[in-house]
Amino acid sequence: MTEITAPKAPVTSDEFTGEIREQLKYTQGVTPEQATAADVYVAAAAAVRRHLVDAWMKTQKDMVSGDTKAVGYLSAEFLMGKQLSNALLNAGLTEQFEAAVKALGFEPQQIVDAEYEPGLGNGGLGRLAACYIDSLASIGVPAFGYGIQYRYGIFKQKFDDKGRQIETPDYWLANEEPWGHIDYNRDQRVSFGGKVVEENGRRVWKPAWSVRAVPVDYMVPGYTSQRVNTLRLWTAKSYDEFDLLTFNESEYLDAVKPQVAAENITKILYPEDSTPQGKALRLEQQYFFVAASIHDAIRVFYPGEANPDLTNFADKIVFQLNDTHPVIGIPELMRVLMDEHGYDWDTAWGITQKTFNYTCHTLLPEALEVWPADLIGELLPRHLEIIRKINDQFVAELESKNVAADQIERMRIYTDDERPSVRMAFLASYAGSYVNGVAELHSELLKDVTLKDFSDVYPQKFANVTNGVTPRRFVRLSNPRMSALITEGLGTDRWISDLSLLKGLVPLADDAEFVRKFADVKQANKDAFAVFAKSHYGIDLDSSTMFNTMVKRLHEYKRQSLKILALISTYADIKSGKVNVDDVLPRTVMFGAKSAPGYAMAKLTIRLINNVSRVVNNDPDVKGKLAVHMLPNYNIEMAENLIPATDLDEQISQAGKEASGTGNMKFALNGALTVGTLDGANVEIRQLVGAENFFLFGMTVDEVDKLYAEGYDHGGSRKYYEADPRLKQAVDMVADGTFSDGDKDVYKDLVNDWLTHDYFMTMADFGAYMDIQAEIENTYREPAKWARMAVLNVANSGYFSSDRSIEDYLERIWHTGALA
Ligand code: 26Q
Repeated sequence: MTEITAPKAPVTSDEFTGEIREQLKYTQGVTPEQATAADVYVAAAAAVRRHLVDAWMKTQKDMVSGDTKAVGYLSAEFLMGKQLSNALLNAGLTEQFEAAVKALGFEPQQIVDAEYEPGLGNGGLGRLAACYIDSLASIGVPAFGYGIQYRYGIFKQKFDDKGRQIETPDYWLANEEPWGHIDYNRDQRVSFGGKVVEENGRRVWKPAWSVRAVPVDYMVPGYTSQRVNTLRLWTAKSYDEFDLLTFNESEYLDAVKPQVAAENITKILYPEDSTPQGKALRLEQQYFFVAASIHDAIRVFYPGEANPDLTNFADKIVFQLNDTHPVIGIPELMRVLMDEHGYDWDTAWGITQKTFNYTCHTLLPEALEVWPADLIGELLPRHLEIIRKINDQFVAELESKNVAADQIERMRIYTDDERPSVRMAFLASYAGSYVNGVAELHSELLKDVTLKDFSDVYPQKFANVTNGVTPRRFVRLSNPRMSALITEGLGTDRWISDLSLLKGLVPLADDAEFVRKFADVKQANKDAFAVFAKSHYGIDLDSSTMFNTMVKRLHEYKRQSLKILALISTYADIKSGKVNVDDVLPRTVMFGAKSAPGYAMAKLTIRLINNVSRVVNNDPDVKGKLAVHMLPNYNIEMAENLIPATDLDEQISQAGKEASGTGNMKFALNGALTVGTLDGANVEIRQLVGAENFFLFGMTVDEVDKLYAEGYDHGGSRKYYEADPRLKQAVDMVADGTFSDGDKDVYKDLVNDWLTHDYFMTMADFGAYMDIQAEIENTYREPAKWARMAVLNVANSGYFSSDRSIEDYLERIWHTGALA
């Protein structure tokens, strides 16, 4: 007997059909005959929302009246993905929905496809926030996600006829968006600019302009927890009525300028996910959403109190700072406590320190946010004063601890140089209770390198919480075939809310029948992806070949160029007859990657991948052996379809550069094998799935450091190029115009970088990478062996559930738990 714990349907299929019909009639105003798929989608969304409202209200009530501390997850990005299937799963209405839409004359997939994916994030960090609020709700922890409802999400990516990335705006709100509920009655005023004056011995901020922050609420339903939390995304509206006395056209345009400017604050998601530029609008966004969120939390937890006692604020809510983007919330809470509520500095500081914790997501020094002090001073003069005072207190504290002067200089929050600036990571590290990295190796490197000075002085602040991904979206929903097999194998579906139960599959790795079924599931997923790729991208995939995938943002440190050079080398070997065509393992390589619009090297790499794809796919000599595709517009939907269909996943960043990675976890959980370096969470994946079930290659962090010390990035890479004929041939083919119709100029910046700097050591790791690929091919030729390894990857990856990550945060950092 199979135990089923999935949510029970609150209504029958007929009843749910009736509810959708009601929505069509009374909300959309269309008859079932008139209804399009888009109409049915909106109606179904509204119908399922209604089934979540009671649990939502109860959760809010229990959160305020109970004594369980809530979590406020402050994040500039929430990359949610489509909502309908997830809401249906958690409401227990999936089958009822399917029956209902069929009764209305549609296929369920048509209705799901009618939803437009919200892209309110760049990549890993934004998707992590979405997984975490899913897990918080599923565990039953009272929580708010606080962020920004951008009008334009991450750009949509296309390629032009030369293979270059073209960005087009993502106006995701062009059609009805049934999930967000705009609540004009819970608005907040957020002010900017002006000056600080002295009044009765107090510093008083006289801002120059204000923006109205209006919350748009999204329900975040837990899986089987009966809890529904809130994702509150702020949108900027203008306050000022325009001056209707002016009818002259140019004056009219002048009069609306402040309105336009105010609403610009939440207009666009910045598409850079490293090397942030110090743009004023970005700082306005950050302050806008954290100021609104902090005031909102006070309103929620001290309802109706004009003069609340905020000394227990940190017992009501703990704020997690998702990277440095919300760190301006620290001086904001200080300001609110002192200037708006009259607390003295020390009391405010005590509350603030207890309230905030900081998660760091990077190791690259250039990715740490640093704001020019003059810019902060112009936009937020009072906050700059507070930051300077925090810095003074910090420096005094370090001096009292006898920290050496040069170390204090390195640690300053407010730099005292020619153009003073504020280091947000340092502010967060000093002002908060805990600092955590996102994988074991990353947390160690934070302590030993990036934030070493801080960890030396405040060792007790440093913690690790290894990232995780939600098994609801990234296993149960995205891979229904494998999910059914897991449930059959384990005799229960409880693994969906306790992913450690996947361990029960370990013995089944030696059950030939189970392993065969597992391989059949993978094949079915590959066949399904071929259909998806045909309809979405117009490409023909041969699903009898190995599906080899590399999907993630385009970055030099992630080393898409290592993969493409290896491919070029293989292509050349087949062409030249160096390897016998019949000995080549047939492979389909798929890339997906967006580049920041201003990141020239990344864009050039995309262009190269597209042109390698063009040349290889049109070459009859390698037909059936090698195909390369750059799939456009990698997003959550593509991930959900592609990951379950992948045999081999590439996680080949230079050791010491990828903080964690989360795609790596999704692939392992879906029965792909990984080829990877000892970087980020790869280290833990390999430990858990077993070294024999992971294709490891490349230098370690120590070896990388040693090579830098030898001056590698100042000409050291050429030696590798000269020494390895395969590498030389591949680089030369890029240089000689093979992938640019003979034009030797197109890729010269890439080639030049490889041969003179190669900061991320693609050349140095090339040999090891080619060698491991040969081993991979040999393994893949034994399908039963490969499938067994894949089963063991799934069975041993339960640790990478975001439920486990959240349990770690609860225990190590938040010190709170689920509602009773
Ligand atoms: C900052 C200031 C101005 C403009 C943009 C930004 C900005 C935006 C997004 C900076 C960074 C990001 C995103 C970073 C990110 O996604 N990091 C990834 O986080 C994942 C979750 O922890 C990790 O798995 C990845 O290793 C890490 O690269």
